[in-house]
Order: sequence, then structure tokens, then C-alpha cells
Amino acid sequence: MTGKLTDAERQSFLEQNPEWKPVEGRDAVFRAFRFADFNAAFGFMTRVALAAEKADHHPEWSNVYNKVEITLTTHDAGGLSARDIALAGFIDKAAAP
Ligand code: H2B
Repeated sequence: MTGKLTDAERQSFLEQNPEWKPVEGRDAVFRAFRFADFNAAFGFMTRVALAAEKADHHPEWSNVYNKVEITLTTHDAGGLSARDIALAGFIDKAAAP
């Protein structure tokens, strides 16, 4: 069972990862990615999907052609947890060219 981040942990994550924005009205973070084309976007999604399944921690996301929009939160905890920080770190690396 993973607990929610403390206010200090949440603030520290947001300060150190300014590309991830807090979501209005819920304890979650959001980031949009744009790739060269659908192939690059779906390759990225595939890498993230395999890691998410392995960690049993999954993103809320959508894809339109070369754009991928991702929201991270921990449903079991009712908000952001260390699992979201770990997944955000993987996602950022997986998106890097
Ligand atoms: N993903 C996310 N983002 N939050 C969860 O609480 C969560 C999950 N729980 N993936 C997992 C699956 C849980 O439902 C399964 C049963 O382990």
C-alpha cells in the first residue's frame, strides 16, 4: 500500500519537475508530449506501457496522432504517491530523444 505524498514532497516534486503541472481539483499531475509523428508517439507509449505493467502502476493517458497527454495519480491512495514520481521519471526518460 502506497501512501499519499506529504505536502512538502508534492511541492518538491513540482519544483524539480516544472514540466509536470498540478491538475485543478484533484491530487494529480499532467504533462503533454509531442513527437515527430504517430510512430514515435506510439513507440514511446509502448515503452511506458511495458514499464507501467511491470510496476503495476498505470497512467491515465490519451493519444492523438503525435500528441500524448498523461495524467498521473495513484487511485488506491486517492492522490499522488511515490509511485507517480517514479513513473514520471521513467516517462521523462522514455520521451527523451
Ligand atoms: N495505477 C494507478 N495509477 N493507480 C493505482 O492505484 C493502481 C494502478 N492500482 N494500477 C493497481 C493497478 C491496482 O488496481 C491493481 C489491482 O494492482
